Order: sequence, then C-alpha cells, then structure tokens
Amino acid sequence: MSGMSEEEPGPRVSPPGKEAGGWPAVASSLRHVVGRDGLARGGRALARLNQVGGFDCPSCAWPDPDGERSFAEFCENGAKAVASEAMKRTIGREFFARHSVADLLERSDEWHDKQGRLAEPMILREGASHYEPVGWDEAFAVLAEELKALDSPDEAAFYTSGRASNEAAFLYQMLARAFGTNNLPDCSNMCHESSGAALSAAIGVGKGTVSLDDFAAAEVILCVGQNPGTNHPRMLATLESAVERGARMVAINPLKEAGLIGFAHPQKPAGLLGRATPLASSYLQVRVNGDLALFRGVAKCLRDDPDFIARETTGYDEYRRLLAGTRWDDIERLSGVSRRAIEELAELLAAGGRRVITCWAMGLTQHRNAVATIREIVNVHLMLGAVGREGAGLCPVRGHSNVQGDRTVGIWEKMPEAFLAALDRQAGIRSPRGHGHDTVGSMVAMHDGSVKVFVALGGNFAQATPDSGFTAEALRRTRLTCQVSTKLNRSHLIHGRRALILPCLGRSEDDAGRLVSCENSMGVVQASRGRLQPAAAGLLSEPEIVARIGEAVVGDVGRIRWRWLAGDYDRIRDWIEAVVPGFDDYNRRVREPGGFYLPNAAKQRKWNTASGKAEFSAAPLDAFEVAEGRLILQTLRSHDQFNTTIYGPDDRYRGIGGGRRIVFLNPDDMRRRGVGPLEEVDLTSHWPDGERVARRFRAIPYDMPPGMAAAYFPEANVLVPAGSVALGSNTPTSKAIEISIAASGPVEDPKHGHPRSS
Ligand SMILES: Nc1nc2c(c(=O)[nH]1)N[C@H]1C(S)=C(S)[C@@H](COP(=O)(O)OP(=O)(O)OC[C@H]3O[C@@H](n4cnc5c(=O)[nH]c(N)nc54)[C@H](O)[C@@H]3O)O[C@H]1N2
Ligand SMILES: Nc1nc2c(c(=O)[nH]1)N[C@H]1C(S)=C(S)[C@@H](COP(=O)(O)OP(=O)(O)OC[C@H]3O[C@@H](n4cnc5c(=O)[nH]c(N)nc54)[C@H](O)[C@@H]3O)O[C@H]1N2
Ligand SMILES: [Mo]
Repeated sequence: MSGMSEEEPGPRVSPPGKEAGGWPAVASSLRHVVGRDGLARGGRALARLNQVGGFDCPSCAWPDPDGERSFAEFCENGAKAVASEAMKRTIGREFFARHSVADLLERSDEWHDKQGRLAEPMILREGASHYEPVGWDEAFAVLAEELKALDSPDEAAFYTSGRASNEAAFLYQMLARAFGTNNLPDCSNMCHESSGAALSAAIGVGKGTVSLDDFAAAEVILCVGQNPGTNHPRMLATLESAVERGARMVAINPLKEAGLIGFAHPQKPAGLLGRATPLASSYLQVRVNGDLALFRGVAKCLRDDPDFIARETTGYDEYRRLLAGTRWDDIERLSGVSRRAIEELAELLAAGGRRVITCWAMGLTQHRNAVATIREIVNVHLMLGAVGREGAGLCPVRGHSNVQGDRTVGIWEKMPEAFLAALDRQAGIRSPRGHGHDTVGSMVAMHDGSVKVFVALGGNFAQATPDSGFTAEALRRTRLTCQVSTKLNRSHLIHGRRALILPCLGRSEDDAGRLVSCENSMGVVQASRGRLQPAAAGLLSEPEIVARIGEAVVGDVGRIRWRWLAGDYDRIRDWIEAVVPGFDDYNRRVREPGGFYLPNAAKQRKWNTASGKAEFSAAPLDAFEVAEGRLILQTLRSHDQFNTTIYGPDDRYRGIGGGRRIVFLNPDDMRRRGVGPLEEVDLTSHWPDGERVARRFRAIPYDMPPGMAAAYFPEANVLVPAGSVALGSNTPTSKAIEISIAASGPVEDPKHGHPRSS
C-alpha cells in the first residue's frame, strides 16, 4: 500500500527556506502549467482562477478579497492544482486494457496523477484483472442493482470529498437520505471535525467568526498548527498586509516553517526580487500536542474582560478555579515552552486591545484532545472578549475549497433535526433520523462486513484514511466500490468485488455554461463557472451523475424529479434555499460579483449553545506522551502535493528535493540514536492492538523539539491506528502517533530494491 515501488533515487537536502514565495514560486507555477500541457490551456485556466465570473480555485478555501482583485488571484499551489485538473491528456479504454489493476497498484501516486484525466466510465467485473469500458446506463444499473440488493440502506456508505459544489453535494445527501441512510462520511471527518465540534459547543456555530476585513483591523494574529506557505499561500498576502500595517503575528508550530517566517510576494516587484516581509515576530516551537498546555498558560496570565464575561459567557468561575490549580511546571513540561515566553505572549495579547485573531488547521485538529485544545483557544478569546468584535475572532482555516459548503448543505452523518425536517418537507420524503457512519465508522463497518457498498463523490478514501492496511482490507470486503472522480487514484485499485469509475467534469471546465457555487472558509458563497473545453466528450457533471444515480436507485419519489432538478441548477439552488437558512434569494445573490455572506450568529454575539451563552470549558490538562525511547510522529503535507495527489517529489521550503520517503527528526535525537543524515530507518507505531511498520524512510535532521518526528501523508498513514481518534470528533490522530525507529535491515526484495512496505 505504499505506492512507492518505483525507485526513489533518495532525497537531496539543502537548508530549509527562510521565507515563502518570491521568484521560485513563480518559476514553479510556470513549470507546472507549461510542463504538463503547453501554456495555452493551463494559462487560460489560470487567467480565470478566482476572478469574478471565473471558477473557484480547487486548491484551498482561503477567501478572495471582497472588492478589487489583483490580476491573478492565484498562487503557486493553486496553479499546480489547476494544471493537474486541466491536463489535456486522458485515459480511457486503451490505457486500462494496457494496465491491469495489479500493474497500476505497483505505480506511485505521482505516476497515477500524471497519466491524465479519466475519460469514460469503466467497470471492473467480478474476478477481472482489468477495467473495461461500460456505458453510463449500464454503470448506473450496476450500482442500482447492488444497492437494491442490500438488506438495509445502512449497508451502504456515501463518502464526499470537499471539492463537490453545493449543488452536487445537496443532491448527493438527498440521494443518501431518500435511499434511507445517514451514512455520509466525508473528508471533513478527518479534517476540521474537531473545530466544528469545539466551536458548536462553545459558541453555537461550527465555523469561524472572522472575515478578511477583520484581518485588516487585527492587532495580533496567531497562526497555530498550520503551514500556510504551502497549504494556504494566498493567506500570506493577507498576513503580509496586516504585518506591514503594524499588526503582530505569532507562529505556534513545532517545526520552523518558511511560510511563517517571511513572505516575498510573487506579484510585487520587491517580492519577485526576493525582498521578503518578515512575518512572525515570535515563533514558539511548541511540543506536538502541547497547545492545550500553552493556551492554559496564556489564560493563567491574562487579565479578563469582566463586562464581556458577565454579559456573554457561562462557566467562567469553574474555569478560573482550574487555572488557579494548574502548575507552571506542568504547563512548561507539556507545552515545551518556557513560562517567560508564555507570559510574553499573554502580554502581547493584552496589548492588542482585544483585536486578536487565532488561525489554526490540522496541527490542532488531528489529536486525541483536539476538541479540548480548540475549546481552550476559545476560552482565551472569551477572556479577552475577542469574539464578535471587529479585528478579532476565531479562524479555523479550511482545507478543501468547498468542504465548509458541503457541510452547510447536508453532508454530515448527523445533521440536526431542523435540517432533516426541512429537507423532508421540501422533498416529500422521510429521512432517517439515526446517526450514520462517519469516516472511521465506515472503515470499521466495511471491515466487519456491515457496510457492503461504498460510493464516493470525489476523494481518495483508500489513501486519505488512516491505517492503510486495515482500510484496504475493508474496501476489498465490499461488494461494490463506486468512485466519481476526475483523476486515477489508489481508491480505484483497492476495490470491492466489483468496481466502477464514473468520470466527471472538473471545476475549470465548461458545464454547458452552467454555474455552481462554493462556500469559502469565511462563509462567503460564490459562483464558480468553468470555461475550459471538457477534457473528454461525454463526461458528465457531478450534479448530473448524482441525479442519474438517484433516478436509477430510488427513482422519482415524493417531490423529487432527479432529471428535472439536475437539468437546471437554479432549481437545485431553490431547493437549498428552501431547506437551509441563510440562502434567501440564492439565485440572484450568487450571481452578484463576490457572492454573499451566510449569516453567522456568533459574529453578532448570538450564542446558539445549550445555555444561550458562550461557554467556557474546563478540560483536564494533558498532552500526548510516549514511553521512554519512543517518539511522537506527526504526518504532514509536502509543498508538492494536494492531499493524496502528488505533484512532484520536492518540498522546497523544507529544503527537500527528490524524495518523499523521509522522516524529519530532531538532530540530538538522531545523534543519541546513532542515526546519521539520510540513513534509512524503519518506523514502527505502537498501539494496544499491535504494531504497524513503515520501512525505509531517510532520516533528515530538522529544527524541531526533541522527541518529535514528522513524515509525509499519505506514505505514513499505514502507521496511524484506526482506533486512535479524537475524543468528541472521531478524527484520526494523524498528528500524534507513538513510534520507535530502528535502522533498516538489508534489502529484502531484489525486484524493487527495497521491501514492499506494509
Ligand atoms: N498545496 C496544498 N494545499 C492544501 C492542501 C494540500 O495538501 N496541498 N490540503 C488542503 C487541506 S484538505 C487542508 S485540511 C489544509 C491543511 O493545511 P495544514 O494544516 O497547514 O497542513 P499540514 O501539512 O497537515 O500541516 C500541519 C502543520 O501543523 C504543524 N503541527 C503538527 N502538530 C502540531 C501541534 O501539535 N501543534 C502545533 N501548534 N502545530 C502542529 C505542523 O508542523 C505543520 O506545520 O490545506 C489545504 N490546502
Ligand atoms: N495521515 C494523514 N491523513 C490525512 C491527513 C493528514 O494530515 N495526515 N489529512 C486529512 C485531510 S485534512 C483530508 S481533507 C483528507 C482528504 O481526503 P480526500 O478528500 O478523500 O482526498 P484527496 O486527496 O483530496 O482526493 C483526491 C482525489 O479527488 C478526485 N477529485 C479531484 N477533483 C475532483 C472533482 O472536482 N470532482 C470529483 N468527483 N473528484 C475529484 C481525484 O480523483 C483525486 O484523486 O485526508 C485526510 N488524511
Ligand atoms: Mo482537509
């Protein structure tokens, strides 16, 4: 399951960068755009990216400026994402006749992505070695046959990745519910689920409370557990403006990340010449999972805003008692940050006049105590009165470009009653009420045989999920796996008894002039209209595919007329407006330049919580700790990937070229273990149900706290136990796994030059 059977020459290492952006970023974008397909198609696509009237960048959910946009509101990694989607090269029947599934499984993820766009529906028949072409009608009939043969609708699971538009996602959740199940796992379960759980409980809305305007008014911006230089590059321009205006930015991250240190704006002359704006005025290298302790320490030092606390909050007395009882030596030990540095951070926040924004991403959400940690950050904001105030607020930085919108329109295994009742009224159906399976739940259910059909609207379930060996076994036990996809990936190759590939249009492509819409990280709903000629004739759009599945599986029921709905997306939007609050006049407003903001009660200091107030939490202080001699491994993204899509083997800002099977380690830890730079080590993770091994990673010394290790997702996913999840959100703990390392033994597999990793 490693996908790395091709020879990896071994990485080249240079010193990590001191800033992000600059000419290298432009050069890299050009290489990706020109390299793949010739400039014309890629260049045309880029000119349309995130422009009013263009399409929404598929790479991340950072918002576009509300007013004026610079000529190209794009970034290096947006360019890579578009170039990857806008490839002219296609794969269809000849490709799949040439390559058996077994052959394709031996290729790397990067190789899969480079083959081209999926061009026609394909089926893998029972026992067959190769995919073969299948007509759309037969494909939908096979899916319907398998779904209808189930003893219960709950034996199916409908996964969604966060690229699906609001329109596709709304139809898809209605399909699942009309069929009779709430088994709607999504990538968000592995992503910001912890943020949603924490924020809903604390402030009554599972989303952030800031807009870009707030960044223009903030005095202090904290960037916690996030690597924006790679994953949200357009955010650096926002941070740069704030810092140039005099705001202070603080980075809280175990690893020194170039994009947090400085930024050379590739669209400004000075930036192109390499003149970088320093970003973080202070950089706290917290221990992995030490953030709860760090923020508790900050809270201990803060002077509170008594008016805000009395008027708007509940639970403060208990929290204050907890603070008083917390000892500094515990805080320092668990956070790895000195009391002095924590006091300085608290002073900075106090000096910021409550105009404080805290941003975070996967470094906080993928931990056992993630929900408690994010609630601790809310505690600090509540003490300061820094929610629902100009220049202040909470900012979970979303990943996939429409992951937030998908949730808004019903992609969730436990949508609240109000939503289900409204859906039932509009659609004339009776949605099931019991909670469905989330992502980890679906893995387990497929493994134990209680889910037998797996349908995916985008994504790459086999590679994105934890415990790769376990998940592969789970998928292989199903009767059918069905993937709606743009590009070949491992989830087409690790399949059920039968398998379907349903190829769809990408965001950048002309869908007969129709527009779809997406919600960004700050609750702005915007139109997206592709302009490129579709990669192949005969591709269907996602809403069309979902509607055709609906027609074949449940037929027209209640008020649902599948073809009619998908025939004009305005009709789907009318239905969304009827079901989800905040979409009033959706069809008109989505066509306005810049779109519209969804209402956000917490921003207005209306707290839709159990108590009607913003709620302090009082979680016990803890941090992930491992046995003597072991390390805490986090899995993260390189600069050359979008989740499981691997664009190339480099990680420029961290100084890595030409290799992904590497493990970053603290230099002293390496010395103590007698591990030299570039030496090969095996990684073993330890969990009550046993050990998992990933072999032959090159050790790279890196500036990070002792006792920590880092390796790339998805190569290291095999080490993440399915049972290791966050409390209260069930998110896999991809940022904290207990491992040991040992020198790799002699090469075992002469054919591949190294053993197949488990
Ligand atoms: N180009 C590109 N863009 C992307 C993606 C991509 O793969 N490529 N993925 C998209 C998606 S779906 C998402 S969710 C986002 C992900 O965006 P990020 O969250 O930035 O992604 P990761 O690489 O997982 O980075 C995690 C960061 O958290 C730090 N970290 C790890 N553990 C801890 C901890 O315990 N405490 C603290 N304070 N820091 C910690 C790591 O050192 C690292 O800098 O990006 C989105 N945008
Ligand atoms: N160890 C570890 N595991 C992780 C993480 C981690 O940090 N560490 N991060 C987690 C996070 S934050 C996330 S969000 C998940 C991501 O999980 P997923 O969303 O499942 O994975 P992606 O790699 O984003 O999916 C890529 C595939 O989506 C398909 N695709 C791309 N564009 C489109 C489109 O427009 N339509 C359709 N239908 N298909 C399309 C392509 O076929 C492509 O191969 O992974 C999670 N897994
Ligand atoms: Mo994500």
